[in-house]
Amino acid sequence: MNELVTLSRDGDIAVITIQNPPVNALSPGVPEGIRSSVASAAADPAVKAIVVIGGGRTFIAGADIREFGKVVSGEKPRGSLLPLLLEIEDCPKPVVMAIHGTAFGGGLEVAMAGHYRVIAPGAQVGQPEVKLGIIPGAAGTQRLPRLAGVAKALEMCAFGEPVSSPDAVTAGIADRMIEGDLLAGAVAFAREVAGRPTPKSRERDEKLRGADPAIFGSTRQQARKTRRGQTAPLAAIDAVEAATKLPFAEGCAREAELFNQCLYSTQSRALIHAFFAERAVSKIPDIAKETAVFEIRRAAVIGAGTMGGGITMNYANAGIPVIVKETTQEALDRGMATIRKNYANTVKKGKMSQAAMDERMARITPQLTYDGFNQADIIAEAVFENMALKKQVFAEIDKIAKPGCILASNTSYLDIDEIGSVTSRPSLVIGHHYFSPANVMRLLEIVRGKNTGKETLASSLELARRMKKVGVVAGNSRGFIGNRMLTPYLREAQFLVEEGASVEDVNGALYDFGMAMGPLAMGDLAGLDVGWRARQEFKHLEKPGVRQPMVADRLAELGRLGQKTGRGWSKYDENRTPSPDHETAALVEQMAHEAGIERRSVSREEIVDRCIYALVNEGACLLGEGVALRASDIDVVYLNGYAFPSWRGGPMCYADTAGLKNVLARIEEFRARHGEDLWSPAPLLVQLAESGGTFASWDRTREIAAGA
Ligand code: 3H9
Repeated sequence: MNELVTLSRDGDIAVITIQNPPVNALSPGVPEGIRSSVASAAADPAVKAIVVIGGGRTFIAGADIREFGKVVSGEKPRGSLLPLLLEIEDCPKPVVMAIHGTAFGGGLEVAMAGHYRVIAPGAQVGQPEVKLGIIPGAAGTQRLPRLAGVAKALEMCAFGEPVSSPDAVTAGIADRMIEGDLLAGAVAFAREVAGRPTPKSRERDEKLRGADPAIFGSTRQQARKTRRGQTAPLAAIDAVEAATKLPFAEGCAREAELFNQCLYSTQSRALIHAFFAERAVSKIPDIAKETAVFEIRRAAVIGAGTMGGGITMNYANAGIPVIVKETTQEALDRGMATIRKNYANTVKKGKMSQAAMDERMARITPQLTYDGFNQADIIAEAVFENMALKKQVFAEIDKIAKPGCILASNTSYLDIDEIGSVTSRPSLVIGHHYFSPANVMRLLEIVRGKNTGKETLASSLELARRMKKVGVVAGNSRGFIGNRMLTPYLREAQFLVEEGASVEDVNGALYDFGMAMGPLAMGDLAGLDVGWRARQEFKHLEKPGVRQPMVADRLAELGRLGQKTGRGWSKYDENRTPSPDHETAALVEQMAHEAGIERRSVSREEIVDRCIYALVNEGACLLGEGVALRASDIDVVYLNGYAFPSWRGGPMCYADTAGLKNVLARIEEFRARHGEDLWSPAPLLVQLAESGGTFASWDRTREIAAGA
């Protein structure tokens, strides 16, 4: 007992309550509190059985993840939970674990050490450790297969997805679902089992015996495919396999060995960084928690194209009725047909009921006029990426929108202040930059102009949360965070091809690095006309005499737009499977020759370094300029909007791992070879590299908060 864990009595049942908000993590003091409470209850002759429950919104969400950093840095030894779990299991009185909210990681491991588990209907259980680059480290891989069987344990430990309470009961992880008051139900259950034997999950082996040995190979294959590059899922499979081959204690020893290997890996450092990075993004230093947010009850979207349609779905999914406007009936019909098809596919995959689809479709009103726009609390514009057009649309909607209505532009590059300047309400103008497909991708870049009001920003963050997106605030710079960094990344990919690498070399090297696809494949997917149009918009800003990539624009001008036309950087068949395009290769060679570019062989290492360090250097520039608040915000943008490999933590985390001195040295090499205009190192990178700092340690949010 201590202030984190309390012991009380309900007649002859002891109730142990964990009180460590917000998620009852197993922080220092919690395991100790559970241990002494169990010991006291066991020794109390008036107690017949024990209930363990979480105070507040959840059972135990796992080990305290912050502690892992201290262990790895040597600040703290790693304490083992195992002895406590054995003590619980050896308690002579029945211990009933009462689960609500989430029993994740160490939380489920504690629960499985109890003799019985009851569960609330909306609760979830899971071993999500692999998402942090580790595996269960307190016998989870040994007890779970004994309770739920090998197949279920593999699914949960190797892929980390949570299991709902009905499934937990079916799988044998929980014994009973309790409707209504969980504590009262758990106490009643404890009375029922008082005096009965105390079944120990570590002694059960009936579910281990029937396991098909082939399942380990097939799960490894699946993990290699769906968790490409990650080591923890494979370690988790090894640990579960050990449960089927070794006695419990030896299995635990094998699990501990694998856990430690994972904990000290760069992958777990990166994934833990990503976990906290995602939770930091919504904390904006000059926006107080209590900042008022506008209630968004109705929305309107302008444009039913690829982006407009996806944005409309986001509102409908968030329960917000939405009007979608197009300029022609044909475009409107096409847009609505796509929305309907997207929902129907989700229903077909069993991920949504027909009733839910009908409800969402009913929230969408397609039309050609501005009728009803004066009722909207937010109007989202998703027209072509052209400043003149955007200004025309904003001037129009400003006249129709009611006072207090937010005007959001889905621009991906343009100046949000200039767009807002044609309205009478610049404080209500903001950028909401979605990523394609907008209804699928989790990222929403929220672009804060110099006049954007704090309430408008806070409301946008709240809207992102309602849409189940991760909203990252970016300053108003061309391309904001994501696309601004993408420009030099794509530039280097093209330069490498001009210098002698093949399209396949460039795509392959970045794919092997862990990107979902190579940069040129990404261009082909998005359509080479998209980049071409953006470059036309900014052509006047190009510095004379500075080398510019040539080939993508020429391909676009030849009508070779990528996947949608069957040809681009690569050739595509009817299933959109790529193959090398010899005409592109010849075109590259000819253009390089005309431009006097010397062709040479290019190593994979150079491909990765030039593309990724171009991203990093631009990230450091925009961080220094204040376009991003924190390096970790940049990482969240790249992890969620550009499929950067999660186990590398994002480009800035990757650079920290490589060492900023090494990154700078490589950039200096590129500067020497390719010139100052292309490879001038970011001042912040130089400053941090010279002072031995890291991007992670550089924090200007405190400074901003102080001045707010
Ligand atoms: C483990 O258990 C290993 C074991 O095998 C034992 C080995 C020995 N620790 O997400 P939210 C913070 S590994 C520390 O916004 P939600 C979070 O940072 C662990 N802090 O809320 C945030 O702080 P802040 C296995 C944690 O309702 C606040 O709590 N477990 C932890 O959207 C609220 O979080 C997991 O991987 C933690 N474990 O979602 C579970 N969890 O307010 C990880 C949360 O300062 N956690 N925080 O920004 C989650 O999945 C979600 O947080 C959860 C709640 C679903 C629980």
